[in-house]
Amino acid sequence: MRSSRKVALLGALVIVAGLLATPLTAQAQSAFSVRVGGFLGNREVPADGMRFYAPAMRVHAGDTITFKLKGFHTATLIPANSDVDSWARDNAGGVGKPFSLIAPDPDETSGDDPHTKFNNAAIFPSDQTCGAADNACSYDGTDTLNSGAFIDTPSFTASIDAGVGDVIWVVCLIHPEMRLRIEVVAGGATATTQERIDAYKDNMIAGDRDDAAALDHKLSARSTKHVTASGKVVHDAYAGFDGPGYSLLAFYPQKVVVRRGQKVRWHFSGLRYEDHSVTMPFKRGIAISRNGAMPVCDPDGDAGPGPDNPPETQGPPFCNDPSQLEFDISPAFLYPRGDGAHKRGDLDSSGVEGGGIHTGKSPYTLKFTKTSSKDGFRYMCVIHGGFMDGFVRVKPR
Ligand SMILES: [Cu+2]
Repeated sequence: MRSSRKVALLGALVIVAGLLATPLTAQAQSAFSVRVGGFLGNREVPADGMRFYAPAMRVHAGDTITFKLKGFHTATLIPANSDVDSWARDNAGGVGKPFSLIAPDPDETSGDDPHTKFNNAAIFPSDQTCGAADNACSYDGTDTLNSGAFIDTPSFTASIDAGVGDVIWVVCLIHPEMRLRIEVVAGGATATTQERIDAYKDNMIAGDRDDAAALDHKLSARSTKHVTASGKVVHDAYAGFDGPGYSLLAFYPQKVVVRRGQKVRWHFSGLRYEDHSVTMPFKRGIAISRNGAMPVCDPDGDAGPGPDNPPETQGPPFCNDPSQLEFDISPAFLYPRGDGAHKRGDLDSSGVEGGGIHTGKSPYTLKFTKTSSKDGFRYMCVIHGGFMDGFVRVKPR
């Protein structure tokens, strides 16, 4: 008797609990994890991944997505139902748009080049109080939600609280061609599974690796020269090269061999994500690279008089009032230097060109009027530091 009453009571409780729970949560909320970028290569093929490693996603309202940022990327959720091409064109890339990586700095005026700084709206999270796995930032579709790139843990969690039917694009502000589509589907509709995301990731990485190795070998295997419209012979070189979903971080060919008086032309036309420079000599390039972005404190904003103040603390937060922090970019980092003819010790730099930051892709040509050592003149990319170098050997005529 007692035991059958217990069973009946339990049954009633289960039914009541079921009635309460069913309409509220038709299915459990999912927590997804999506890898963003990451090195794909090895010592031989220096390929960097340029994808959100997930297929176009279908999620339920209230699901969370943790973006694992591997490398210098952002996961930036743009307002729901925006046209992603127009949004990216109007807001990201280049200099001075609302979410460009680089903003003008009216406080600094020395020299001939316009001064710039990192855009705080791009590099810092749009909300500092959330984003951890156990404290997701709520995204309701009205505003842009940005992970930022300068974050302590390279991981950013957003709760997708937009409406059913909303389409959300996630864009990397540093490489605006990196994108992910998310659609919010009705409670009963099938959503993406983590298994499917993981399978997609493994498949894309394997395919991109293979593709990158083939392109790397093709570009490494030969050197070309061509005659320009004005009848001059130039030797061709490439400052990095991107394929769909990856960037090759190398100069091709690794060593260009020319005769004294000839020219080398570096092409940036193969870049859709990355930016690079051609900067020589190597050691001066390293110094420019190290001092590329310097923390300063700006007490009065862009409208107030400059220049900015030196940092107030040696390490982070750099400024006693963190809202004053900005990172000024050295003009020698961003803009061309030199006279177009390279001699030993001359500083010559193309400035930054490519798919994201400067959105310039014009080639850079240098004439070599002096012979080099057997090793050649060593050069580098100020963005990728000593990791990315190349040589030009100049033989006697
Ligand atoms: Cu990126």
